[in-house]
Amino acid sequence: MTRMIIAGAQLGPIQKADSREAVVARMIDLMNMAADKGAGLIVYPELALTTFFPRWYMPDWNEVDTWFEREMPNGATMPLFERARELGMAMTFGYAELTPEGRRFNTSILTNRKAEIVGKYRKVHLPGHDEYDTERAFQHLEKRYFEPGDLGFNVWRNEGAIMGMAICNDRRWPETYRCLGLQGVELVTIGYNTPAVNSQMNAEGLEKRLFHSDLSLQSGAYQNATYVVGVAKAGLEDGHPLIGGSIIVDPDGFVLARAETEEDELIWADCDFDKCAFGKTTIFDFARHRRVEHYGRITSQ
Ligand code: ING
Repeated sequence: MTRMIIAGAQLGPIQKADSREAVVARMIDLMNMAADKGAGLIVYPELALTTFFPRWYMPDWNEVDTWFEREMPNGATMPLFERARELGMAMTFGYAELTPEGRRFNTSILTNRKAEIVGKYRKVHLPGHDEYDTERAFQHLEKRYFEPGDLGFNVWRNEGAIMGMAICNDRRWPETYRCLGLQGVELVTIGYNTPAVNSQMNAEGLEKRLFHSDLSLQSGAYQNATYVVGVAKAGLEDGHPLIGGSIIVDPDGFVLARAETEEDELIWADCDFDKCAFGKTTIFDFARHRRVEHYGRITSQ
């Protein structure tokens, strides 16, 4: 029987001028709060170390690369890894990865309770566009600054549970969860930075954005009998609003905890991974019920 208190560490806004060191200090404050709740794992947002820089067009690639990490851990994040090891807490967080070969990914890592990196994921579904778009109120240049992830969707047995990662836009695609579900996933962690307004200026309100975020996370959890933890970077970043709405969802799709603010805020829930078994052996017993001979269109188009 594996039970773990899981914490979601929503981050409030990170301004362009904020240093990584200042952000890491905020992340450690949240980690200390999570330790007080007895958490065994803490989940941080996508691109947790910096502002959501894909909203800015930067013609100078040297400037772009100031938003990327060349190694992990590194000088700025080592205090976070050291605190996690002291507390015996596993973690996931997202960051912009620049590889030694010069490739750029929107990346997330998973550690064990000794702060050793046991898994890495690179965001597959990149929203937005790759050239400056004069029609937009603000840019969303993930397709410019990142390559689609090249590691696929994987799971790791970590601290007694089968864990997988996704990032932000991935949560909107059912393929993400099914690829993990087919590997027996019991916990999917998903950090996100979601603009509160549509850059293409159609009146898509905050309520609709929050509804679609919940819908995506809850359906992924239910349809694959897994816990899902969605954690936002929220609030106003240099005048650009991001939604909050961090939630912890159980394998039946019910929300166990929800953030109420758009600031640094901890949510947590006591997760019993044995609760995944019922769905996986009855309604979502994939081996018994799926008919793959009819699904070819999903992988061929
Ligand atoms: N952000 C957004 C997300 O998928 C988006 C992009 C917003 C797509 C709203 C569709 C609707 O949550 C990132 N970073 O993927």
